[in-house]
Amino acid sequence: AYRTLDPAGIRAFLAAQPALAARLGGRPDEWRVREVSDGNLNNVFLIHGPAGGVCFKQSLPHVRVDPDWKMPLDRTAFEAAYLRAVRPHVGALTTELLHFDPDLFALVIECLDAHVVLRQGLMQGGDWPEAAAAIGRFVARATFRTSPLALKFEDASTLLAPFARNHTLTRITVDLVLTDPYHAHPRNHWLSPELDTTVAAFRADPNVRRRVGQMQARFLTCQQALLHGDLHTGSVMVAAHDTRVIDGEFALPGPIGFDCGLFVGNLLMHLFATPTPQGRTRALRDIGQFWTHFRQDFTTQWTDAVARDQAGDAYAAPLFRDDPASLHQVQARFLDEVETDTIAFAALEIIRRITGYAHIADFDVITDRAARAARQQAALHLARDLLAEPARIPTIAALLALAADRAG
Ligand code: SR1
Ligand code: MG
Repeated sequence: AYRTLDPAGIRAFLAAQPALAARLGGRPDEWRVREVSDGNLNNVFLIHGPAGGVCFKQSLPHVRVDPDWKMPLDRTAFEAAYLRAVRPHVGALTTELLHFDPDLFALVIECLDAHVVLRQGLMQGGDWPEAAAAIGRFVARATFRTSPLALKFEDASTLLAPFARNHTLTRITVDLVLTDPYHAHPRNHWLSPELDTTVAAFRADPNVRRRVGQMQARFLTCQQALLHGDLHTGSVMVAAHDTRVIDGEFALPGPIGFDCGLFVGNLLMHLFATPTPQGRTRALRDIGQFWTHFRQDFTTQWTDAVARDQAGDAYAAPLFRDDPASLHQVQARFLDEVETDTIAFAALEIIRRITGYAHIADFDVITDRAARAARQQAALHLARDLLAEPARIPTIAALLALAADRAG
């Protein structure tokens, strides 16, 4: 029964759902339907009636920006499942799922009229001082609460198993993020020939190759928690005092540092792309805020769970409840490992967004070709160093110092 809905089809679809029609108010012919598709994969529409609005998102049988690239439809089903899994733990740090239609692969979520996409807002010079801390809390809660640190292993396994079958979008990540940029592949491209030698150099570097391979293995074998899976700055919507993570269609079980690394990697690219000193100061502040709040919130939840005897089977409460010093040590070691992963995945995200298939607007809007190439070059050099010399940059604090120095 699948068909791609046009505005008239969306109107009829919503009119047939009493709760959604009531949310919009008025008559269907009064509703305004506006396409706002922006990402690479799906159709997205905003619908407004006299009483309010909703957001309608539908899978296409192909990549939206490349109709020749055929693709199964199930990604919105994973997005709906992700929202159901994490919303109880993160509340209004994500959106409310209002409806999912498994035949049309269409989901309806609340409409965020007062918000803008964080990437677009940052590119326009905006500042959301609370957003990075909120994303830190989102990742801490969404991952801790879906991991065996918080769940009995049977419950963790039951929760994570369906997401391990998110094969289509995980394949995209394995190829586009973790593999293609490190060898010649027709999907790779970059705008400036000045980058050719930089790309050739990191591809030829055995230290880079070994580290990329290690991170491929971490991504595929380290199932610590349920991940968002595509947490770039285009997957975040912000208003003055409200931050929401959207677009959980890439959700999968994996290493927590992957979600952290994608967010940090995108802020690092903004750091190199932004033309103003204020923009650079904010980008560095946001990376620090994200990491501090992620780490604090994750630790607090873990400590509380152990104290309340509600911890999971990993680092089980009966062993650690009466030994806070050991609990503190194992927490620090666990999060140090997430920090190491975060730095490496941030580097992989930078490299793929400059030399792979899917680029980001932050760099693309720089019209002066030489300036753009110089900034991309600086970001690529940083990413290369993060991968090849992890002992030199072992912490987010060290990363911030180096990035501040390199970005000027
Ligand atoms: C074909 S999809 C390309 C990219 O867009 C998505 O947002 C993911 O980041 C993916 O890697
Ligand atoms: Mg997306």
